[in-house]
Amino acid sequence: MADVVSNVKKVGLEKYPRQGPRNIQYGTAGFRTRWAEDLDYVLYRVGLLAVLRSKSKGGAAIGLMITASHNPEPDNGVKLIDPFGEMLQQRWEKFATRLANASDTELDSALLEIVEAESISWETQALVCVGQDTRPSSPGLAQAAVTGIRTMGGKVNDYGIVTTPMLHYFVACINNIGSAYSEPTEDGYFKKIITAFKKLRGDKPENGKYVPSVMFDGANGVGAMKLEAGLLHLHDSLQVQLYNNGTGQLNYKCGADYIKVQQCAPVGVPQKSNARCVSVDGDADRIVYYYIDTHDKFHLLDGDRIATLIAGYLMELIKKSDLGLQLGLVQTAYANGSSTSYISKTLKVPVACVPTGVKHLHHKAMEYDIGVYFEANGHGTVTFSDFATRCICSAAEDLSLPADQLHATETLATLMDVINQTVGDAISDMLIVETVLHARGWSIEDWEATYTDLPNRQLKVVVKDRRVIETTDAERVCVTPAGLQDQINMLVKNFPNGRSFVRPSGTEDIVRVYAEADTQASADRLALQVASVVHQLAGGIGSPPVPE
Ligand code: 16G
Ligand code: MG
Repeated sequence: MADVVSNVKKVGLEKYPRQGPRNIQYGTAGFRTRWAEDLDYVLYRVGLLAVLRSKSKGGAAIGLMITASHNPEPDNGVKLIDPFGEMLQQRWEKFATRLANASDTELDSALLEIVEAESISWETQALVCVGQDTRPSSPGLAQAAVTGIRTMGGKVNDYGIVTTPMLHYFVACINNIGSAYSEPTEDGYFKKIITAFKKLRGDKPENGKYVPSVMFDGANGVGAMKLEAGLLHLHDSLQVQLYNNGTGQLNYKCGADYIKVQQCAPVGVPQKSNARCVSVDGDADRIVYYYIDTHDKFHLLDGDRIATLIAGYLMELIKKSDLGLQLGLVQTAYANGSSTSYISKTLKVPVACVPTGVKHLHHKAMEYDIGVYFEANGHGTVTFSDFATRCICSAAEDLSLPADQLHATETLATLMDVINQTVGDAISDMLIVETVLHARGWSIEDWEATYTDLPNRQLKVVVKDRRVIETTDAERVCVTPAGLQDQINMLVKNFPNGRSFVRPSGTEDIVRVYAEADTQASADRLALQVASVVHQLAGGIGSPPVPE
C-alpha cells in the first residue's frame, strides 16, 4: 500500500499538480466549475477516490461521470456513482472535498486518512466505470481520471461518451442490482427499455387524440446523439424528429434548463402549432415537454406535470392490480402549489417535500413501495422496492387472476422495464410519458388541462456569503438571518394564493428566491419584494432589486 500511495503522490505532482489557490467543494452536482482547464488535478484525485470507494464496497463497480450537465460548454465537472447506480453517499462527499483540496505534498496522507476512517481493505480489487459528455474538455479530463484510477491499481471500464443516466444504469447492471437490469452496454440498455415500450403500445401506435410523433430538442448534447442509436430500435412505434443534435453550441438557447428558466421555446426547433415537443439537458438526465399553440403562445409541461401524469396512471394500475402496494410522490419546494393540491386532493396520492437535490428525492422515494419523484426542473424517475418488484413480477405470471387484474399487473411489470430506476433519465422518462399519453389517448393539451399552474417567478440575489441563509422544513422556512422569515410571512399575506421561499443555491454563489401567487403580476411583485428583503438582511451586493 505504501508504495502505491507514494507513487500516486509522485505521478500527481509530475502530471497533475494542484492548480491555483481556489478550493472546490463536492456539492449536489458533484464538482462543477467555470474553469474546466483547471480541473485536471481534481479528476486525477477523483479517480483515486473512486478506487477507494470501490474497495470500501467490496470491489463493486463505481461510476465516474464527467459532465457539467446544463451549464455552458466551457464549464465541466464530475460526479461519482455508488454501486446501486445512486448518487455518492453523503458521508463520502466530504472525503471528496478534502482530497480535491489537499496540497500536492499531503495527497498521500489525505488518502491514508480515508483508508483508515473507512477501514478499507487494500487487497480488494477495484472497478471504476468512466463516462463523459460531449464537451471539448471532457476527453482530457477522462484521461486524468483514468490515470488516477490505474495508478491507484484500479481497473477501468471506459464507456466513452454516454448520457449520465446510462452510466448510472451500467453501474447497477454490473453490480447485478435487482432483476430489473440487463447487459451493461448501450445496446442492452436500449433493447431493454424500448422492447418494453413497444410491448406496451402493441401494434397500435395511435390512440384517440394521441399521435405517435414528437419533436426532440437535444440541447446539442449527448441526448440526441444517443437517441439516434435508440431510434433504430423504435421503428414505427414512435417517430422522433431530432433537433439541436450537436451541430450547434451545447445548451446555448436550448435544452431543458433554458426552456424551464426562460419559459420560452428553444432556438433550432421549427415551430409547428400544437406539436408535442421534448427538451432534454446537456447530459440527458432532465426532460420537459412544451408546445406552441395556434396563437403562438408557449406552454411548458415541466417535471411537476410529468410527475402527476405518471403518478395518476400508476395509481390506477395499482388499484386495478389489487396488490395493496403503496404509492408516494416526492417533490421539492419548487413544485407548483397547484400540482401539489392536484396530487393530494384529486389523485389522492401521498406527497412528501424534501430539500433540492436528486439524492434527497431518490432517498425519500425509496421509502414507498412505488415512489415517483420529480424536481420541477425535469429531473426524476420512479422507484420500486424489492417487495413491490417481487409482488408485481409474481402476480404478472398468475394466470388465475381475473383478466382486468392480470392485465394491470402485466402492464406494471412491463412498465418497470421502461424505467431507469437508478436516476432521472430523459430518454426513459420520455418513453414513460409517451406510454401514459398513448394509454389515455391524450393530446398534449388534454394533459395540460388536468390542472392550472399558479403563476410563479424565480429571482437570484447576489450576496457576500450565501451561507448566511440557513433553512429548515425542506427549505421552505428560513432560520437565519434573524427576522427574514417573519418579513417573508408578512409579504406573502398580501397576495391571494401567495407562497414564497428563499434558499442558498448549491451550484452558484447566489441566493434563489421563489414566489407564486394568483396572477403573474402578483408573483412578480412578491418575488421582487422578497428579493429586496433578502438583499437587505443577507448582505446583498450591488443594487437591490426594486419592487414596484
Ligand atoms: C443540481 C442537482 C439538481 C438541483 C440543482 C439545484 C443533482 C444531480 N443535481 O443540478 O437536482 O435541482 O442542483 O441547483 O442533484 P441550485 O442549488 O443552484 O438551485
Ligand atoms: Mg443534467
